[in-house]
Amino acid sequence: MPRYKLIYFNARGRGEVARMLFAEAGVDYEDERIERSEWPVLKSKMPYGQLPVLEVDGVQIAQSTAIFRYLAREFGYAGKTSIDQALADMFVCSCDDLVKPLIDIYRCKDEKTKEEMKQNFLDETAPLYLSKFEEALVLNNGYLVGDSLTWADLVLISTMPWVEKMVPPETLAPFPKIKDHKVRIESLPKIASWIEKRPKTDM
Ligand SMILES: N[C@@H](CCC(=O)N[C@@H](CS)C(=O)NCC(=O)O)C(=O)O
Repeated sequence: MPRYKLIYFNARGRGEVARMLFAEAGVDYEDERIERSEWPVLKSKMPYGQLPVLEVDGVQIAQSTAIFRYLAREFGYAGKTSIDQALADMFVCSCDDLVKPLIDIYRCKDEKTKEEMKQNFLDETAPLYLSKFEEALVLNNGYLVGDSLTWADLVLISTMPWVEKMVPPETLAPFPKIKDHKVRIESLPKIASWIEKRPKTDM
C-alpha cells in the first residue's frame, strides 16, 4: 500500500470526499491540515498553488476531482463497469454545475443581479439537477449509480449542505430521496465513525 498524505486546510471543503474515501476503504493516510499562517510559504511548493494536494509516495496530485477519482479507482468506488464509471463522473460534474452558480451568487456585488441569479437558481438550476439526482436514487435503490456506493454519492452528500444554504425547504420537498440518501450514506458505519471523530469545522 502506498504512503498517502492529504494536504488541505482545516476544513471539510474540497478535501472531505477524499477523507471519506479513506475512511470507507479503511486505508491509513496522513490528514495534514494547514493553518492559514503556514499557507504563504507552502503555496509555492504546491503544483497549482492551491489545495487539496494528495501525495502518493511523494508524488503530488492536485485538483480535488482528480484526487477523488484516483482514490475512488484505487479503493473500488469508481463504479463497477465503464458505463457506471461514466455515470459516476456525470453526477460528479453535475454536482459541480450545481455549486458553481452558488459561488457566483455569493461573490456577486450588485444586489439586483444577485437577486436575479438567486431566482434563476431556484427556478431552473436547482430543480433540473435535483430531479436528475432524485430520479437516479429511485432507479438505483438509494445509490446514484449501480447497486453500491460510488464516489458520486460522497460528492453529492458534500454538495447538498451548500445547496441547502440557498434553497428553501419547499424547493427541496419534491426530492425526499436526496434527503434520505445523505442520512443513509452518513450512517454507513465507517463514514459515521469518521464523522464522529473528525475535527469539527464550520465548512
Ligand atoms: N480546482 C481546484 C480549486 C482548488 C481551490 O480553489 N483551493 C482553494 C481552497 S478550497 C485554495 O487553495 N485557496 C488558497 C489559494 O488559492 O491561495 C480543486 O478543485 O482542487
